[in-house]
Amino acid sequence: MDRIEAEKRVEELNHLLHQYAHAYYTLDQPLVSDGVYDQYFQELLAIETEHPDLKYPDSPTVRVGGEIIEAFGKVTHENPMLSLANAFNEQDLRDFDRRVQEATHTKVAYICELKIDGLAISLRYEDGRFVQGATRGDGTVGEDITENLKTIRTVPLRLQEPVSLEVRGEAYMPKQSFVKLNEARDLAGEDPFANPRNAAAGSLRQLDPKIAASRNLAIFVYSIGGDATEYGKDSHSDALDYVDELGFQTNHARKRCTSIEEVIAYIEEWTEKRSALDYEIDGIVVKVDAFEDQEQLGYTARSPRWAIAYKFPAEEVTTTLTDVELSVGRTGVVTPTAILEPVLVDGTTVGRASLHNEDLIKEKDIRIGDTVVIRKAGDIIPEVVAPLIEMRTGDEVPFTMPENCPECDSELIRLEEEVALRCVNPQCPAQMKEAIIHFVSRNAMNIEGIGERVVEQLYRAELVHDVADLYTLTYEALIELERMGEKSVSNLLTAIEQSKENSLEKLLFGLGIRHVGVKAASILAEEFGSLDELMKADVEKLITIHEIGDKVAESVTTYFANEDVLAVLEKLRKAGLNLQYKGLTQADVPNEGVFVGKTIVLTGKLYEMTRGEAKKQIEALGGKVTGSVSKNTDLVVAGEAAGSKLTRAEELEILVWNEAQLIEALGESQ
Ligand code: 1X8
Repeated sequence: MDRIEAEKRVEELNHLLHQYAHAYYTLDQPLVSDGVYDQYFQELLAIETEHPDLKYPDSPTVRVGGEIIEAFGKVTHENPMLSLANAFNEQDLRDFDRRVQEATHTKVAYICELKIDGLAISLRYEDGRFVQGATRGDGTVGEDITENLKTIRTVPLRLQEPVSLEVRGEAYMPKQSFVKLNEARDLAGEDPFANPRNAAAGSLRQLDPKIAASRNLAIFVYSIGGDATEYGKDSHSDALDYVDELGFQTNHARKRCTSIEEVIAYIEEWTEKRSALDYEIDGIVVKVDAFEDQEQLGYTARSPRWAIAYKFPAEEVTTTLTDVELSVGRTGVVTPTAILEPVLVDGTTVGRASLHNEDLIKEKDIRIGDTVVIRKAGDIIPEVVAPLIEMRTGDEVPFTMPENCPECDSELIRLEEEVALRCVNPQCPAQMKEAIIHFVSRNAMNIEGIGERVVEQLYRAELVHDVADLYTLTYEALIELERMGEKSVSNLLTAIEQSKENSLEKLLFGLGIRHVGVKAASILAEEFGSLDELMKADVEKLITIHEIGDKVAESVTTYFANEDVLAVLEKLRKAGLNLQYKGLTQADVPNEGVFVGKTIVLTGKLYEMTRGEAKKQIEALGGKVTGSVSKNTDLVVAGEAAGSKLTRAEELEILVWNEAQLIEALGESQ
């Protein structure tokens, strides 16, 4: 085939394959058989191989995934990708309706849509061709994942009209694909994804587009980015019909409702039907339909006033409790965990659930073999709600706590006024391992590269018995461990070395002294300035310190009176650890700077810096960073996926910034 013929044929094949793919994937109405499609596809691939310059960036062959990229670029959204205010019950919806009616003075129509539990995505087209796709990121700046998005069949590479526009939608993984993917990962010895949303996010974050291509992702488009009236549309429903016509997949379960009663009925209908869908939804989005009404309502700093997201309550499901496992924590507390027949709860596969303590098991009469109701508490950790007594066969076995430690066999003690059983053997291996895991954790010594698995290996190889032994590890010893390569060993040794320079409060917290959390550790470090000074302090001295009570004071003095503790501290000192407080003392706090006298709460995920770094910078500018939102809070900085703290801030009408605003303020003050 000569060059001219090839060009013409490539043009034809591109056109045909785009039409066939749209008909097949988006309209679900195939125009030709799979065989014919595949034949044309192979023909196009062959010509593109022979004439690489004829491979269009939007060729249907890009669906198989292009070259591996080095890193994702940043994309600044032309219009910020906002989040939605939440409604959790009928009253919240009625309040929303009242606000809408008051602002518009009309009886508005709403569009109700399913809230897809995936990843918010922006897709940009120029003259009908897909040019760029990005994640939401913090709403202002996202990541350029164009090459991965091209592999999603329901992302059209060419539109039915040569328009330039941006659309927004939700990328997701169908439940069936999620189950299959996890089965395959299990066979390959890889960790399963916890839920379809994580699987979709993980797939789109791959630098190799071939991986994304293999993951069977899909997308529902739910709006035009920017001003949709530019396309001659005057309502959200018209805009959705238009993006449908252009070739995008929209979700057709949407419904126009002319009263809040109708909205509530729609929500009830989908609360019932949602488990039958092939994708996860976590709520219902309610939007004012007419753009004119939307404009009247406007926006808050974070979200449109013309829309609200109703969130489904935590799902409860039943499964079988097959066993109770006991684990020994850092402080020796023995905690029972229910082992379950794995089930999907709120989109996450759950195989274990907390039973809290023995009293609770007795109170609820939970037995091994029971059919139990489980749900996610606070939407994260699953818990057993109750057994279904009527499902009992008589073969269920009541559970009793052992009298001895499941790890070291020493006798368990029930301390006065405590429900927990404790192993008080200081040599108990479980406690030692947990103590090391705590010591290296982020808020403590922050040594990256040591997790549960590595600690287990180090312990088995008898390389560590206490936290000080971490500083005696050598390259030669570590390289012998399974799954430890040269690179990970050298990274680990560097991380250990660097941790020696940490300021005292990190060490104090890391030692795991009872009742000494991050906050108490900071106060003590700042007050005494060095470990030696702190060790000299008695209870009387300690309780004079603001915010240090009897419990902490007792615990600290008891801790430093222990011979074994002193031996470990001596080892740490010999290893060359810094034992001084390096942070700002009150005298060092500048009295100039934007944050002087302000109380600030950081929540959600930040992209440009860690929360720890943000805290340091804010403190350097005179601000105080606290952990919980109250009426004394001046400012909340909300990163991505900010949760209850943000909701609380909104309730209390506290100023909320996004990460970009924080960075700007930090930058201006330097
Ligand atoms: C997020 C979502 C929206 C819709 C569906 N699923 C979502 N996850 C929808 O509008 N149908 S809108 C939205 C947002 O604006 N943050």
